[in-house]
Amino acid sequence: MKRIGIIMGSDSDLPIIKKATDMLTALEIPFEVHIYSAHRTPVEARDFAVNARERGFGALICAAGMAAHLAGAIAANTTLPVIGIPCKGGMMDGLDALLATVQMPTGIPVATVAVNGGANAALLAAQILSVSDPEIAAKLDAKRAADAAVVLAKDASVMAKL
Ligand code: RP5
Repeated sequence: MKRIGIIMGSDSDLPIIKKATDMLTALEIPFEVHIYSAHRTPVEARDFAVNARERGFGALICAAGMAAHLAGAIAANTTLPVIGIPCKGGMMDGLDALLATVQMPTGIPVATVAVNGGANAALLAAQILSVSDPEIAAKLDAKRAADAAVVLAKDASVMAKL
């Protein structure tokens, strides 16, 4: 099975990454986590991206806040799918990171999830792998059905109460 590569710009992004790793663990999808910064460790970040496909990764998740260039810098050095998670904080409380992550130039896409959207980043990465992995596709279908059942149980409960 392909692995998911996860990179955060700083250990202060760890709570957001935990949402992604929890989801991948629940789906039993292997992952590898690193702290590489587009600004503080540009050489290591680039090396990881350049070698990621050969090392067996199927998609990469990058979390960063403020001047959030990490996902774009990684995407510049690989043609693997790159998913960006803008992290809350900074002067604009995440809006700065959202725009820095999503507004990529033509030719270098980054699939950007919501601010602090760690769980959705993991699900999107899993959906990418599911294109060629029926086992992951079945797990995602089962999760969707379970999530819907939870909502419908709440629906029944709210109707009974009101
Ligand atoms: C970004 O700057 C990191 O991804 C983090 O979200 C933010 C602040 O980093 P620290 O100053 O907390 O290390 O590069």
